[in-house]
Amino acid sequence: MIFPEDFVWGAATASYQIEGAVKEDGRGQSIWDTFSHSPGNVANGDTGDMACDHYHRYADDVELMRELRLAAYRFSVAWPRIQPDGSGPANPRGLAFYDRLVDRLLAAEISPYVTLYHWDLPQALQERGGWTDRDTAHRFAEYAAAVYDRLGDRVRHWATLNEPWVSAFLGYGNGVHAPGRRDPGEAMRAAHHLLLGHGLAAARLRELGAPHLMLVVNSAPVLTPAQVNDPSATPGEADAAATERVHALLTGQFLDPVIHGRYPEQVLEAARRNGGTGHIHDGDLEIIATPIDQIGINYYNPCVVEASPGQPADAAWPGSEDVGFRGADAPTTAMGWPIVPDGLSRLLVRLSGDYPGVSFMVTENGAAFDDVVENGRVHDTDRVSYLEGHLREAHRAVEAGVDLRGYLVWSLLDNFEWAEGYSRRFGIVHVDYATQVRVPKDSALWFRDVIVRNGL
Ligand code: PNW
Repeated sequence: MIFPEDFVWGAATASYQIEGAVKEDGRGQSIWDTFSHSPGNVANGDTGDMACDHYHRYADDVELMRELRLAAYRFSVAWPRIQPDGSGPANPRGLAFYDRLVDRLLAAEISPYVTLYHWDLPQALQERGGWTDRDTAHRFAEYAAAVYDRLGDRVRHWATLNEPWVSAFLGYGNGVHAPGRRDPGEAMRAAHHLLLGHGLAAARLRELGAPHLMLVVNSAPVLTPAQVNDPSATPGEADAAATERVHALLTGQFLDPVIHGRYPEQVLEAARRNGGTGHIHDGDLEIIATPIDQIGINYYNPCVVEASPGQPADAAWPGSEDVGFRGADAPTTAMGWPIVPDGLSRLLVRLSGDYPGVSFMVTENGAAFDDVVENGRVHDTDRVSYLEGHLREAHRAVEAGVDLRGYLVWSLLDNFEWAEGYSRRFGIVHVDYATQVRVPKDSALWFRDVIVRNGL
């Protein structure tokens, strides 16, 4: 199973999950500092204060990537390192860190893929409403331009937002993520302002000459329980409508505006029921639809739903009235997430049909398992089989004609897994947090061989 010649192999991380050094070189506070330091929000009271100490160990980490033969490394820039209070002049010491990182990557012949926003909003902006405030979209575009100004001579691949659905609906809807708000109307507004921020930033970066722009979304095929194991199972009308509605809320809400310049009807209906549509101004959709080159897909598991009359909307899913969210009949990872590899090919085939004219990249895929270190090795056969199963499906999507340009594993390192803290390990490299020693797991060595062979 060989992939196209220029297929890009790599790994991904995010600033707050790995960097640590939260008070260094003028970094301001982010909503994740505030959230993780408030008791009850993160498992075991974990915070990103130290994380993988990548801020100090980045050179060794790049060396590790080189040894694993990665061709691409996707990382995010911490906005509060660049603008400690979310606006105004850029902090040169914050920019200098990413400057050093990019130079190291290029020296190791690894292409940097920069994500501008992976959830660490400056706390000062949250004080003014965060993503519920329209002004945050403009601040984001200003910040994006400052980062581009420093790195744009060397970085070709630019992603605006990581998973705006999670920012809006876990951050402002069910409160599981920072800033921990629980209000469906706020979540709908946040989603629109994230999109507006994406569009304003994309237009700015394009003006400044960015060659390759992408938006990264978390997406999943939305299946009925019967469809999980039998792709040919045809749902009844009510179940089919439930799956299409949830697909619109999860994926159409973001990709329809960005690619087609319009919201799905189900999303407008959800907004009307949760505070109205007054935050969607004339002209916004034109900005949001600024052309991009690529859609990044983060895929972990399918979303399994069925019609369930009388069911109130889930807090993370305004507009999901009368829908029942179900577990899938499949083995699960340590996150409790079902393992359904062919969900990836089903998803890619659907999205490439719905959104023609852009290419695709798997910007995250991976799994948490309860790894154990034995004699300095981690025999994570469960992760190897997870990754192998999903790569087969990525290959199937390519064969089916999807313009898929690459695959990035989540994650390079075990790291701060948001509300789960350090209790969930997604890395292909094990991190001992007490000593910061890195040990490549068997999955890392296996992945290196996949890269060298350009396939399975
Ligand atoms: C993604 N959900 O997060 C993120 O991009 C990563 O930072 C994260 O570590 C990784 O996946 C694993 O969780 C998600 O509840 C977190 O639907 C939660 C959800 C989806 C994605």
